[in-house]
Amino acid sequence: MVKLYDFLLSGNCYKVRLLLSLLGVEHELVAVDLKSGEHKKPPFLALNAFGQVPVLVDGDVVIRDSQAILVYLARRYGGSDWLPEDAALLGKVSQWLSTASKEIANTVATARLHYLFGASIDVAAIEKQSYTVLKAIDEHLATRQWLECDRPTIADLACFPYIGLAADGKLSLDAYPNIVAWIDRIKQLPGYVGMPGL
Ligand SMILES: N[C@@H](CCC(=O)N[C@@H](CS)C(=O)NCC(=O)O)C(=O)O
Repeated sequence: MVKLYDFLLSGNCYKVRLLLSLLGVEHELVAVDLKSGEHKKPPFLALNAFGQVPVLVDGDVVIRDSQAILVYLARRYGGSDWLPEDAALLGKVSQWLSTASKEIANTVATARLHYLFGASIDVAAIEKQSYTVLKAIDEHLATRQWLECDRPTIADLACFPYIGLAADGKLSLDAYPNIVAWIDRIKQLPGYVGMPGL
């Protein structure tokens, strides 16, 4: 059975749990105790030398990094439903996987890390950068329902959690109605599951 090394409050782990649920893939969650540093000790480091969750194990296949795991699961269990075959569309979806791991991780997710887990940051700078990122995404969504392909893909699942959790980082989505409507659409998907804060 598919095994996900998981931390409940992690948006990166959540995006994987969400896709597993949307795909209806039976799986086992293995809670990793980040507070005690379990992820920095040998048994876990053998799975991911970078010492981070999520990690997915499916038989002989071990994948770290939430975006990479979404790619694997989408193709392995969803055909082309969540990840298109076409080169141009694949490129378009991939640009959002990259946006999730840099622009979103370094802004809205970092603000949340500060308020929920005490990370030391320049609050004013992160807030300003967060709103720049949110504005760009809101404008992109002004003319479309989904980030790419006119349907939900892993682009949406990769970007959605930390944006949906913006309030945890004391960021308001009030000025971004297209984002708010997009979050509502994601929450309507059959098989949707939430997490604390969503
Ligand atoms: N790029 C990775 C980032 C993973 C990541 O930042 N994981 C966090 C939890 S959300 C973690 O394990 N933090 C503990 C640490 O880095 O020590 C991904 O998308 O999975």
